[in-house]
Amino acid sequence: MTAVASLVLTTAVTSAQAAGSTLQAAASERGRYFGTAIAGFRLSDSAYTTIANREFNMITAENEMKIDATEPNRNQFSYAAGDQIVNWARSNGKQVRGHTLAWHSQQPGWMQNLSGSALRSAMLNHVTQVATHYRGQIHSWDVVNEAFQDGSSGARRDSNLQRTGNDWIEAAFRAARAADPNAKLCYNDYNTDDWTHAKTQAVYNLVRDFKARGVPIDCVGFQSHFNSQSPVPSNYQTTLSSFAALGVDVQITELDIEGSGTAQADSYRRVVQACLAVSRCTGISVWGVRDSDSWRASGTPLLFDGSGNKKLAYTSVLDTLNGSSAGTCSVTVTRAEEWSDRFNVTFAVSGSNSWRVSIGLQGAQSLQNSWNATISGTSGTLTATPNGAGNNFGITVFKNGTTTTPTASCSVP
Ligand code: 9MR
Repeated sequence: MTAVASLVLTTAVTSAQAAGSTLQAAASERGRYFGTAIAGFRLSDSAYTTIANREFNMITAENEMKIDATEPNRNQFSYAAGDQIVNWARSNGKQVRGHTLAWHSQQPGWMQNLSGSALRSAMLNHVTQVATHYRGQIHSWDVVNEAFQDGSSGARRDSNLQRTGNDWIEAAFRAARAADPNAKLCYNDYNTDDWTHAKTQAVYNLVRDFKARGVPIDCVGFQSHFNSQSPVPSNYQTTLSSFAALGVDVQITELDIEGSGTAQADSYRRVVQACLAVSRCTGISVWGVRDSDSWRASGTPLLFDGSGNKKLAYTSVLDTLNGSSAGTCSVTVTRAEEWSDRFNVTFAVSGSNSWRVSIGLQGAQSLQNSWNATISGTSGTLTATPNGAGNNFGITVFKNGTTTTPTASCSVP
């Protein structure tokens, strides 16, 4: 009897703890990390570091650990900028993805001018030196970045590194393993998300070959930069699971999705669902904190707006990580009556009569009033559930200085 009673208690406690209130907490509940790229020059912006510190537990240096940053002159290594980010991450209890040891792009001038065996040995020396410097501090290294062509050829990308011989990639991985045996070693690329694309298949064949021949590789990074020309493919989960079946971890390494509103939120939800459905998908990193921090700022591709408010995409990601059956209901948000100090928002739920709507109030906004739903919370994230009055409900929000419309996302509990 005692055993039964404590089992019930444990179950209740587990489910009460299951909902994480930040991306990192919610991802941790699912055995995964949630990361972001950090730009060193933004670390003096406290609005930026507050969000980054609260929401993310895996940090990638956006540019500071690239070849031009770490070896600006041949055999003169420069780690200050990379170290600043690693130190910020580790002093805040976060892990670090290393990005990147061998790449055709962002090479310093001296390397661009090398070729043949001189370049091969300079590349291997770079891999060895940088991986040794950061030894023991890196969760995963993007050892080689973007080594395949776009388009239908499935060929390697032509570059000075490629022209040193086809085995340059495996040579880089072997050097990285020797320098830091405990870091996971990843191949990282973009346009490898659609399982039917030649580039995806080419990377898959490389990884299969490496695993067959014992070349040290532990993970594949899918950058996953999406936009209207390159949307989240319908077979994205198939791509992740197919690579994982080769015996490597998969990570979503540079996620951003251009767009806004429910379409963007829906795309983010599908990416998170795909990762959650693949047990070896060990984490997701977005490529920046706020839209204004993005390399594609005009496409507003991230989870926070330029003022640091949580976007609908954020709520969608958080709810999906928290295991809500997102996708079986949806909610339309309409801004209604406006006064100087407050405004009304109405919500129309479709797809289910059993729903839970998470409402993200912005800034210091607070709840004044509500109708046709049960609302819990008065600021920050509110939760609305049916009260028998149907699927259309509303709230009145005190602005308290922020006029932005709250976000909302629907899930079926
Ligand atoms: O976000 C990075 C941007 O600040 C740099 O100017 C750019 C230069 O190549 O690199 C961006 O990051 C890239 C990443 O290192 C590799 N995948 C593509 C990213 C976006 O270009």
